[in-house]
Amino acid sequence: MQGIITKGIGGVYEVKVISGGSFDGRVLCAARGGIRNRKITPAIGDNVVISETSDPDVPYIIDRILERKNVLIRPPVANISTLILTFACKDPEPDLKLLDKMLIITATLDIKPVIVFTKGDLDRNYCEQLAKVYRDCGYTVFISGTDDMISLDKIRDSLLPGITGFAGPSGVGKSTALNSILEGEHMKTGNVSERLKRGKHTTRHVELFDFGDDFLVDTPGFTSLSLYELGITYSDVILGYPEISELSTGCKFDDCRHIGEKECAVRGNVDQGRYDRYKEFYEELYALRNTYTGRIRK
Ligand SMILES: Nc1nc2c(ncn2[C@@H]2O[C@H](COP(=O)(O)OP(=O)(O)OP(=O)(O)O)[C@@H](O)[C@H]2O)c(=O)[nH]1
Ligand SMILES: [Mg+2]
Ligand SMILES: [Zn+2]
Repeated sequence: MQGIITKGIGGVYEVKVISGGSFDGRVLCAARGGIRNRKITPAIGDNVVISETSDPDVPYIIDRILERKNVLIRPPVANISTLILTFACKDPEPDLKLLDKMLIITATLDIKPVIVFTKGDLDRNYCEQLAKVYRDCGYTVFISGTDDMISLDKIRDSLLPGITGFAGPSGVGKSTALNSILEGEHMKTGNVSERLKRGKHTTRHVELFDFGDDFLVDTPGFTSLSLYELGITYSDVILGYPEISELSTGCKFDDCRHIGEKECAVRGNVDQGRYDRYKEFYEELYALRNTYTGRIRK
C-alpha cells in the first residue's frame, strides 16, 4: 500500500492511504528500524510504502520512503509544491530580507512562491507599495486584511497540485489565512503581544489538511532556514531576483555580477531594497564559497 504522511506524533505517523489494498482512509504507522538507521527521518508530506503489522496499537509500518522532490527543515515537510510566503505590512513589520531569502530558497527547491501581504486593514498603502515591488519582479502577490480575507476563490488558480504550505514570521496571520481558505477554525491563532511575551509561535505542530485531492499545511514559519545550510551558493542568489536576471542581458560583461562592475544594466534600474539585499546575499555566500562540504539541496 502507498500513502502520504499527514501527521507525526512521537514516532507514530498518520498516513493517508492513496493506493493499494481495499482500505481507504487514514492509518497509524510506525517506521521500520531500517529507515531510521539510514538516518532518514520520515517527514510530513513524504510518500511512503506501508504494510500491515500484528501490533494492534500501531497496525501498520512504513517500509520505505519514496524519493523526495524536496524537503524543508524546521519544521520538516517534504514534497511542497507551493509556498505561500506570508508577511504582514505591520505588526510585525515585514522582514523583507527574510522574504527575499525565501524567494531564493523556493527557486532552488523547485517550489512555486505565492506572496501574501496581510493586515492590509492596518496600512493599506504600505501593503500596496510592497505588492507593487514584488509584482514588478514577476511574482504572484495578494493582499489580505480583516476587511478582505484571502479566500479560496482568490487564490485557487495560483496554487499547484500537491502540497501547499505557509511560511513566514510568527504573528503575520498564517493560521488565520489557512482558516479563511479552508472556511473553518482548523488552526488556533493567537494575538501578537501574548506571543511576543512567550517568544514562541502559536502554531507548534504541523499537519496536512485535506484540500480537495490536495493538501494545505500550516507551519510555525520556516524562518530559521539558512541559505548556506541548504547548500545554496552565491551563484544561486540570482534565482530569487528574476528582475535582475532579466536586465543582465544589457550588462557590458557577460559575467557581470551586478555588484560594482562598469556599465552594469542592473544597478540603479531595479528596486533599491531588492538590489541591496541581492548584493548582501551574494557577498555573504561568495565569502563562504570554499567551505561547502558537498551538501545537496534535498
Ligand atoms: N488586523 C489584522 N489582524 C490580523 C490579520 N490576520 C491575522 N491577524 C491577527 O494576527 C494575530 C496572529 O495571527 P495568526 O494567524 O495566529 O499568526 P501566525 O502567522 O499563524 O503565527 P504563528 O502561529 O505564531 O506562526 C491574530 O491575533 C490574528 O487575529 C489581518 O489581516 N489584519
Ligand atoms: Mg499559526
Ligand atoms: Zn550587471
